[in-house]
Amino acid sequence: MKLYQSPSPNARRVHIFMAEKGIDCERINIDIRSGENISAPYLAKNPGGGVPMLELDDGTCIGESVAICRYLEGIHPEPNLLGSTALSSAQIEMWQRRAEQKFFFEVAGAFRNITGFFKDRETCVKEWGQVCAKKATASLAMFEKQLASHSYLAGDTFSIADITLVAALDFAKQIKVVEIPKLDHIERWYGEVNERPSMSAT
Ligand SMILES: N[C@@H](CCC(=O)N[C@@H](CS)C(=O)NCC(=O)O)C(=O)O
Repeated sequence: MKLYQSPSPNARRVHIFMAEKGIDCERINIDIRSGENISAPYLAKNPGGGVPMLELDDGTCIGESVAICRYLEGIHPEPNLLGSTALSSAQIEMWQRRAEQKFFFEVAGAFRNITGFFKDRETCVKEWGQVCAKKATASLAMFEKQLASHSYLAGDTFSIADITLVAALDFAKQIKVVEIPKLDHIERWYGEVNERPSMSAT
């Protein structure tokens, strides 16, 4: 199988997930800056146009980071990162989606609209980016509260929910358009999660 990737937070989620499971495969770099991800050959494989994408040996292509992770969990169940019981799967899904929708997507909206990074392919509205940035910052209070009483975002074990939040937080720190307040429980969790060898996976 081959992973189509770029230096980007969504690809990083899959890199971390694969490193946690000890999975490796061929990597193909896609230049999202020049729009290789919206070229006809790439769109033929992944109509969503996003990076990352996983191509299986039989040519089947899987887009969407969490869908890729779900496939990888299916073929490499251990260590479990998506939940092993009805309840743990639901809790991990719940926090993964909160991390993605309330923080990651808002950070991405701030980045795209404020910097105009993809202005060759979309309309950028700076004011909307500033609204997204504020929503991203505000959402951190929810994660702070959860991490005050749990080791990891979805409970006692490291999961894909932590991967999404850490990848989005690091991206937010890198792009510097979202205010990241100092929050004690997030900081404790961030320090612990960053000790995992998978965090440096590329
Ligand atoms: N929902 C997709 C999002 C993929 C995505 O938007 N990836 C970004 C990089 S982090 C990208 O390809 N951007 C290029 C573009 O929007 O043209 C996922 O979960 O993988």
